[in-house]
Amino acid sequence: MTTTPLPAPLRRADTPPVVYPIRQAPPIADAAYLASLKKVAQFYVVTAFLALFIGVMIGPLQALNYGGINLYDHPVLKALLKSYYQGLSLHGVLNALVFTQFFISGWLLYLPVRDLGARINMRFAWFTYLLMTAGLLMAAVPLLLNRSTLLYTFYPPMEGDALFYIGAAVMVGSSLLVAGQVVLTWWNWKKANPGKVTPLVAFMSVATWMMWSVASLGLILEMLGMLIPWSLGLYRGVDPLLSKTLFWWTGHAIVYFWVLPAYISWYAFIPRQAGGRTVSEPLTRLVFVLFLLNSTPVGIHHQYADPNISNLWKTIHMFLTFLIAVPSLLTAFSVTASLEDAARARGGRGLFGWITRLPWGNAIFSAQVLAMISFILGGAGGIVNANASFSPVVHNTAWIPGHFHITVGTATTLTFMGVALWFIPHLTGKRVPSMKVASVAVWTWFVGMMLFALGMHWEGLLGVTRRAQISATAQDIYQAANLAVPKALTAASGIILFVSAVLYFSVLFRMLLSRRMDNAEVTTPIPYSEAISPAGENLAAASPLVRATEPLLAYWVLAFLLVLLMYGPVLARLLSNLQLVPGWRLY
Ligand code: HAS
Ligand code: CU1
Repeated sequence: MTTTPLPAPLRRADTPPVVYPIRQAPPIADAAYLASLKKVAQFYVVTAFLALFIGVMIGPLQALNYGGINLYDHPVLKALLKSYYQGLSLHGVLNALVFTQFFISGWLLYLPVRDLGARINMRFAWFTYLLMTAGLLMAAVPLLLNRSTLLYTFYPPMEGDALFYIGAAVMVGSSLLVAGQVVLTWWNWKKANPGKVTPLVAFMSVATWMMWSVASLGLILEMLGMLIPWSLGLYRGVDPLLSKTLFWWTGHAIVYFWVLPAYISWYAFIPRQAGGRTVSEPLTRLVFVLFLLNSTPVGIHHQYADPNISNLWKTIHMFLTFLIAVPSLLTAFSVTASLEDAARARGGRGLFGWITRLPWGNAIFSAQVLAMISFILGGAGGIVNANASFSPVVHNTAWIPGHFHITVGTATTLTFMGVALWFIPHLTGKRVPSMKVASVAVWTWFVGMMLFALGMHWEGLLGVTRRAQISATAQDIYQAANLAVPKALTAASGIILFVSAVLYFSVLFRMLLSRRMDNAEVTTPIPYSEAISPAGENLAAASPLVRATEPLLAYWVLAFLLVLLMYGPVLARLLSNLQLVPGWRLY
């Protein structure tokens, strides 16, 4: 343990510095190995941001569409994108599927390996990166050629080229290889360190990968069992409902695959970056075990309107959905407490006055805390969606994209944007060229997304459907006077977000193209936070909660069983009543 004072910009001149000891990652002596580990993580993260860059540039077109402004049919744009639907497909796939998966693969490979001080097989790590990139390129070709304009959910019977499905399956499969490498690394560490408590960051990372392996099975079954053979002409048709059910097995839990890596930063690093401490390691471990167990068996909350799934199963999945909000609520209280701890250490006073003492001008901090604030509303909206009696009001309306832009579009994406501002310097030794510009970028992202969400939730409540080129139709319902304000808000948000993205990516690209300046191990170490209530290192002496949460393998098996129990009967009924229909190409 070493102690370092808080960095000067984080401290106000009139407050006495409070110094917390910080944990450091176990040293790695082999410089070549460490460099290669950093490089592979960097490749993942940079690929992620390249995807996000293209995806985000298409976003304003969608926002303008919901503002009643049709740019898609402009001749210049027509040359690039064949239709609104091709633009929307690229936007959804690149942002929600590619950006997230690549970023998380780099982030959650690097962090647990460093946390455990482990040595992994770098050839395998590079192979996995290359395989994932090959999958991405395979899927990208038909997408760009307008041969798989299927939106990011690719529901059959809409049909795309086999290459799209194969590429997507290779991409998802490679993420499971990262999962396998991390879980195995942890297991080897366990064997070499009997009786030790898994360090917190490694614990959270392993639990997240285990959760994703249970969650992704639905999609793998859908791809290998249905979509790929069907698109290759081996089946005479496809069952849309069975396919959709397998999709949502993965499709709900994927949202926790997107948000848990952000939670890892909120629990383990943000307290330090704010100048405070994580509240409780045992509680944090409980939160991740709850996510491992219950993220997946809830997917039918996307299918309340679908036939041939009984009300009993819809109701069971609804209650399990309410239950899965609990670990997020625990997170909300516990992360807020760690922020309060930080603010009081910086001299904050009063019931709410402490909030002003947080380092709002620091883009790394503000990006992530603004992401959290957006998630309070995004999470509340999720609980509305999950309620079977509210669902008919919001399902398939503009409300839903409103919801997911303040969850994955802000809670996840803005967190990753903030994290990148220390993580990329940590990996490369480069410096952020302008924290001021980065700060303006993250604040405008927050404002833009909040306005977008307001406009879209509002339009949804007025009956505007999602995934519709409403700007190209003269239908009265989309021209109604009461839509004027939400449409204006949505259009304005598109422009604000465009400005934000230009600012953010200008900082990011300038940083990546700059020269290496620092020995990052010294200048930008992993910002581990001290805990008010630590888990300890010795398992026998640890609290009952720490001992109860340590056997992650057992929870992993339990999570598989729970999914089989909650999906088995539903899938059996669909399988016994297969309805094969031919594919369609609507584009
Ligand atoms: Fe959702 C649809 C239900 C969370 C993403 N969701 C979607 C879709 C996406 C998505 C992409 O039940 C669209 C899919 C499609 O294309 O059809 N969602 C929920 C529920 C939660 C939830 C119950 N969603 C997420 C997350 C996402 C995400 C996370 C991405 C990352 N969602 C639904 C349902 C649908 C749905 C239905 C289907 C709708 C339909 O009809 O089609 C819960 O997990 C939410 C729990 C969260 C909370 C908030 C906790 C707050 C925290 C921040 C604390 C703040 C702090 C800051 C500390 C209870 C942790 C303090 C600041 C200071 C300054 C002091
Ligand atoms: Cu969901």
